[in-house]
Amino acid sequence: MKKAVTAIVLTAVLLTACGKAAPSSTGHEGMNMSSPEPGGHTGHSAETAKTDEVKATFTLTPDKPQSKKDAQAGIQITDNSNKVIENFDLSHEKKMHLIVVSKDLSYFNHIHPDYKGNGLFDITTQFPAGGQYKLFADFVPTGKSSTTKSQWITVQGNAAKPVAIQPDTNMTKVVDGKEITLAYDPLKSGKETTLTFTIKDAATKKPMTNLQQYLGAVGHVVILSDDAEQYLHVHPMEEKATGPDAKFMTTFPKSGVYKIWGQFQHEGKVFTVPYVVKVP
Ligand SMILES: [Cu+2]
Repeated sequence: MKKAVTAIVLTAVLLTACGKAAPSSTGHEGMNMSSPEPGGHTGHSAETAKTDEVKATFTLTPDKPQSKKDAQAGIQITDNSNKVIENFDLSHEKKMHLIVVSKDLSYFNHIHPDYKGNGLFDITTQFPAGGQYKLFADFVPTGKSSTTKSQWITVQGNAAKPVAIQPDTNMTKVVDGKEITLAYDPLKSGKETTLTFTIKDAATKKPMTNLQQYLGAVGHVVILSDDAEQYLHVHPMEEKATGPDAKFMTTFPKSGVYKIWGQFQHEGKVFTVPYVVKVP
């Protein structure tokens, strides 16, 4: 326990050092609680909020959701004295981004809860199989810095066979008729990295130059450590780019294995391409 707290504090310090800290709070009471999540946004001001200023309480209905059935998630945002936080800035066109991943990171979903007022966000979604999932709510309370809060949940139903998270050896992938290649300079923990996605038509191999804006930018990238403890939210260097290259900046806070999801839009459809990298 003491070790875990030290790790969280250390992460916060590391992220603060590069100007990307998000506030975190602690809580271990089970469901209906807030939980710690150091995270970062490269595209926002470097202002650092005080720890414990913002709390997110996740409530599921039903409280034991079933796989492949509708489940409603409520996310109540308050300050640490349970006073409702009412105002949120739009960030990438939304007041909240919610990332849902399975424990093995094989399942990824990026959705946008509705804001109901009084600090309450709400979304109905489904989980593909039984097992553990982690929800990450990413939002900006007005006057505060970008904040990420997370919660592990358990979904009832037949579990999928876990998929091992292995670093990719081939950085070119084909998704929905697009051929996407991810390139970067040698990765190093704590050092700013540029991730370049190059997108071609998989059939013709022609570089694509007509990517559409997705959430107000050329694309959206989410990065998680393999244990889902480190959440890095990354944004493009050139927001208005249309391809074939989409460049993003991030800093991997420590060495380890990370999964990267790039999301882009073409002809009205969003496609998601996952990669696994090892940061020495
Ligand atoms: Cu989003």
